[in-house]
Amino acid sequence: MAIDRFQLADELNALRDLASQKWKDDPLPVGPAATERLKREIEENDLHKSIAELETDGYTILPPGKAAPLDLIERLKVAMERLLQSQRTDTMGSSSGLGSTLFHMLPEDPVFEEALMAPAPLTLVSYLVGYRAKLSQCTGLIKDQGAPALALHADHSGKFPAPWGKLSNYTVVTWVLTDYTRENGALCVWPGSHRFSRPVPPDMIMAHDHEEIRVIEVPAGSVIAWHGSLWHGAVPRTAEGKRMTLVLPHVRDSVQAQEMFWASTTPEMIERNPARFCTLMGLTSAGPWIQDGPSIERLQMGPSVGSQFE
Ligand SMILES: O=C(O)CCC(=O)C(=O)O
Repeated sequence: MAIDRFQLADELNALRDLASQKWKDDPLPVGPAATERLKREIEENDLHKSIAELETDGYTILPPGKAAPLDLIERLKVAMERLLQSQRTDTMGSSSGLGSTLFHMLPEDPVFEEALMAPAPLTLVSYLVGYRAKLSQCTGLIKDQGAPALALHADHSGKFPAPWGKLSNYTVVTWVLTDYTRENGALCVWPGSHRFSRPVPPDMIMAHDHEEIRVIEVPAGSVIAWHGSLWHGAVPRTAEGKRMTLVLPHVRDSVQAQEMFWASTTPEMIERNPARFCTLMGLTSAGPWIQDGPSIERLQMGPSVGSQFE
């Protein structure tokens, strides 16, 4: 049976109208206002060092407590444990190096909204992919003893033709929910590789022991963000127990998000969050229409005015 596209359009438009109302009170900054707001947010969240690291190394690590109080880390773990009992987790196959994967967790528990909206990581997202950034995934990775290495890759690979420009079009914010050590199967990165602007060569994807590779050994509660061109992967997990990670990739407004967040956003989620949440859900990007065409009224409201025609 075909999707009822008229109902789909009506429901999406109702959410987009709520988003526009939200933005009327708290407008999306553009041009010099965006620069000023970003400078202020970097200052308020004490992120000057992180911004420098994103430029030089292509990644940065916020220590425990900087992105959010540690009780949020515990609540994220509890929510993920609950989903592990009830959701399908084998879609990627355990040999992929990603471990067991939980996709599209955002609508399952408001605790994921708290992580998404945490001011310090969101400022890093604004710096890397702009104020119109959209959430692309809300994914849980769980790695047990024996989980293999994750091949070195750049997140721009397979999404954008190389050579890549200097800008990040895709950026990951990763919440470390259990201690990262080499034995625990930590993330590993090639600092500065975001400036190579090209994918990892095929003969290097398992070069986890290369002298340039740095294994990111950090305690639970750390939050790591990186540029989409950064070469990274993960070392195998040899220790007992499990590694738990929340991965929040974001894309620029012009890039299609991987998960359809607009389709699982509710009016309650919009109501309880700042205006920017609607943009992260893709509700203020250039909107689709069917036979009813674009609504002039809707175009005149909120940030979608610009994004339709810029
Ligand atoms: O945490 C990991 O194991 C790596 C995840 C990763 O490569 C990614 O999020 O792009």
